[in-house]
Amino acid sequence: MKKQLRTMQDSIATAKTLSEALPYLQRYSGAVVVVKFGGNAMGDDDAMAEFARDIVLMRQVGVNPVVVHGGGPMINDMLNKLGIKSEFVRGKRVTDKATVEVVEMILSGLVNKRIVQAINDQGGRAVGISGKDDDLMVCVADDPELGFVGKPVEMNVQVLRDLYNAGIIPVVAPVATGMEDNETFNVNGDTAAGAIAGALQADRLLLLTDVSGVKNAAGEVMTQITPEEVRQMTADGVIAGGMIPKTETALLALDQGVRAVTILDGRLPNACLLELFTDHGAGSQIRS
Ligand code: X2W
Repeated sequence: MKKQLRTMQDSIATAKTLSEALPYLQRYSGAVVVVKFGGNAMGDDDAMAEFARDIVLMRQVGVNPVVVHGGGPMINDMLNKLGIKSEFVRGKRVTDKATVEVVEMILSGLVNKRIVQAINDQGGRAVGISGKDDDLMVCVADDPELGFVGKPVEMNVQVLRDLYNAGIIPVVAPVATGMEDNETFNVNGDTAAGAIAGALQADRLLLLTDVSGVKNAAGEVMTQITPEEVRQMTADGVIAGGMIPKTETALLALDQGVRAVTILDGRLPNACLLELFTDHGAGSQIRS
């Protein structure tokens, strides 16, 4: 009897949650949401399955999710196994010819297909591509010091629209073509996600990482921040280190017409749903 009562109460809570989500479901119906899934947010198979479930649910309720992933820790593992040394300058991996081959192998092969498989296992229809497919993202060298690290200069996002208009969830590896024949560039995952969100004029860009958001000088996570505040906090050194590429990406994406960017902890259960479909939201939202 007790068990039955609890089950009933659980069901009532579930129904209430769904009912409360209605205004959000209506608001995001037809919206384009670019989700950057960072390597640090990926975790084990269960966490991957949960992420995939959120993405499939978004698609089911009429959102057009576009997943752009990272995979830095997985690249590190393979470089270590192969005895190739790797270093980061200003948050980006110095990438020589041997390294870029490993980057493409791991991102376009291992990580991309793992995410595609996880989404398909949840009943979605995911197709994995990289920035090379249909010349989605064409790059030039970001900085001579970094080698084959790409800065996107030309975006051809029609392939993404074609995929989501056909009910497919695109999953994009941040590897790109150059302007010269046979060039391959390693693109920072946040940079790629921002460029894609900007070119799509996405409604939302969610940057899933392993920190809870942007912190103020007192160390508290700020739930809402304006671009002006981000600039000031960066000048004051409050925003520093690995957060800089994320906030820079956010400002660039907003400039290009993305409505809002959220930096959040992808390891939180149902992080994407929490942000999009509840009053509470998650992480730090940057918008004008
Ligand atoms: C990144 C690409 C992967 C990435 C790298 O080589 O690690 C550059 O740094 P996370 O998991 O999002 O950090 N590229 C140029 O961005 O992965």
